[in-house]
Amino acid sequence: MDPDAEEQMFAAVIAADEKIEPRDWMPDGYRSSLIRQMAQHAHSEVIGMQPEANWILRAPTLLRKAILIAKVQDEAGHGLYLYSAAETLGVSRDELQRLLHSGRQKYSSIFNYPTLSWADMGTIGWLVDGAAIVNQIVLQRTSYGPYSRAMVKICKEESFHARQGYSIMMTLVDGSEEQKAMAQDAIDRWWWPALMMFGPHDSESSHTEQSMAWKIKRITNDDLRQMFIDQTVPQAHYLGLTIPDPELAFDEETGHWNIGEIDWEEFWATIQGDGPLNRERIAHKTKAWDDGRWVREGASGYAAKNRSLDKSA
Ligand code: BYC
Repeated sequence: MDPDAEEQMFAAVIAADEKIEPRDWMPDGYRSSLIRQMAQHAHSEVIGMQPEANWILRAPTLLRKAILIAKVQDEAGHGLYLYSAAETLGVSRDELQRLLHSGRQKYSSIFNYPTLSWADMGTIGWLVDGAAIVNQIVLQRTSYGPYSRAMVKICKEESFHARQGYSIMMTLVDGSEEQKAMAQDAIDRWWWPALMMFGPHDSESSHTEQSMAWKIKRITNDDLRQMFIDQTVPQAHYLGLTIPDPELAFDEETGHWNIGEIDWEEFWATIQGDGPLNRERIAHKTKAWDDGRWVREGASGYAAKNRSLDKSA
């Protein structure tokens, strides 16, 4: 097919709301933008295991421990689907690890905050997975087939994650004064970072306009953030918790909750590597990658041996 026809075919598939598949022609910018976003998404799932793994050995009951282990394992699985989906764009998983470890690719800002109490397991499930679901439900309609299909399974698991988080919060707010205070302290620390997960204001977002045109993103950062706020404020009120924002107010005319200004300096510092735990997160991830080298080498050696046995049979 001549280049003009290929470009027209791509534009027609996007306009018709159909999916671009790995072997289809796509603009270089579309490919690189997808690799960037999908890699960042995969890295977030994997780095996101660290703050929660911190509490597995200290879970208050055996049941809570089993649930938390299952959740953390799910996050590893999400990372694997997303790395596999990114590989369909012609980049290797090893290369993506190198880009993450060297700071050339990002992961979600939220995972640079410490998990200081058991209530943080509740707020991560409720707010962090809750924010991720709002973003990811929409990504099920993203224009790249493998990314969109990975999102379907991920969203199902994230719903369970959000519920287990809310269940922890319900238990805490029904408990002693200390437990209620622990729940309030957790929302005080996690509310604003959760809102930052949706990225900068649309006016400051370098990728939104093009990503919306290519239907990689379907809803803008600010609109997704507003959806999350509107769904979450009533949930906080139901728990009897106070959202740490004196400017929070319901606007009768628009039907939306208005918030105060996000601390954008904190956001930019965190995504540029200067958040509370950026260095620790990457050091831990790099060590796990280095420690696992013998497993990867063993597995690929075994696969190579089987391939040569197949050929000689
Ligand atoms: N953190 O132009 P913009 C989970 C960067 S994990 C860090 O708006 P875009 C879970 C952005 O990359 C699921 N960086 O970008 C796991 C860009 O920098 P570069 C997490 C951020 O891509 C374990 C620059 O800022 N979800 O659920 O159009 C336990 C300008 O931004 C952030 C995803 O990863 C941030 N928050 O939109 C529990 C969702 N925000 O790349 C739960 C997938 C912005 O030019 N990603 N940046 O150097 C997305 O939907 C989009 O990439 C974003 C940003 C909405 C995040």
